[in-house]
Amino acid sequence: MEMSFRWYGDSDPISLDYIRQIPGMKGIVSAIYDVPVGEVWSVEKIQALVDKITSKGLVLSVIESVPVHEHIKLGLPTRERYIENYQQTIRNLASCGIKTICYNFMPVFDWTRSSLEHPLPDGSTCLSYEKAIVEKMDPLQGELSLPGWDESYRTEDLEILFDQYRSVDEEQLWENLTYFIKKIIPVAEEVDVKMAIHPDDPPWSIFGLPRIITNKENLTRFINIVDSAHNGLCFCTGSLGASPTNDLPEMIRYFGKKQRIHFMHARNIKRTGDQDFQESAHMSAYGSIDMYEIIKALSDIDFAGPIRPDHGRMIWGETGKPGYGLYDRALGAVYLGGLWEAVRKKERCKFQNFNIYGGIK
Ligand code: DNO
Repeated sequence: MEMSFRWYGDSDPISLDYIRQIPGMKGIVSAIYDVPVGEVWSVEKIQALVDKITSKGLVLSVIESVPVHEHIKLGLPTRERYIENYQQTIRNLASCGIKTICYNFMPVFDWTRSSLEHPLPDGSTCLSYEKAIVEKMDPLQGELSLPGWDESYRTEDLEILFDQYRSVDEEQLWENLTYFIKKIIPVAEEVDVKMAIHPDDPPWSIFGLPRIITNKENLTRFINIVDSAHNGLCFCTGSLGASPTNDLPEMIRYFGKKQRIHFMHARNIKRTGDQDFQESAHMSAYGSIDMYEIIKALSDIDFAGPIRPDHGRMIWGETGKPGYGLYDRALGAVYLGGLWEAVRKKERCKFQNFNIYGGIK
């Protein structure tokens, strides 16, 4: 497993100089942020990003994300141009040495929370989701300018989008996703880039919009759209873990054995009710997800890909991009690295015992 950290480019208050000082840190997860959604990312821009990261002794290991234009998700005739652009961006990224691309297929909104500064008893703050609050929010009343999103819409644009999505139910969204995947995976295969879809966050429908990348059954349906190792997953423990019915270690073993986990997001959340949760410190004791079991499952599949600590709390008075401060994510990275070292050494011990005594002790 390769430890990595998300970096939002030059405008990120956390510098690469700081990130490289986190013990065990190897990779950077980033993107080009100044190209409009749907347009081609030029080789020049990508290469400049690669060079900047390499000059700090780090590696640009994952692109998160190349956003998918809404016309593709809606299945509009104009999708053809955006799909061609997407294919070209994949080729351009590959030509600069990028091996993994993360993306999502959530209509309109990416990750959604009801609070970005939920106070915790220890004085820190976290992102939280309360069903009752979200159900009362009306995206069309301009109440949804959550700064956590990678993209924000004007109310007029939202009205048009909501109108267009009226005819897109889950099955239609599957059809639109299938069309897109069948067009991009052959290109990914050709240039040897692994595509990693991010699960829907939270993994259920919000504001009446369909969401389909939510559980084992749907992830299985997804990987079978094109049965190729290049058509894989970004396994996000926090997103999938918001549903108590998702057995995360079992899912990691299942999809990992099929060589479909290309990227890991390790985030802990504490489920506080039916479709209510708070994001917690990464350590198992603080959330509903047993991080030891996650790392153990990753060890069982010999996971060699990139992993990043996902969303951190705001601690020690830090302010910044919600979920993406330095301190708590750095603690998370070191904790995950510690679990990995312990699990791997234990495995090696077993293996040595096997060799020495002719059987597992
Ligand atoms: C949230 C992130 C997501 C993720 C996209 C991937 O913090 O995990 O915004 O980057 O969904 O496309």
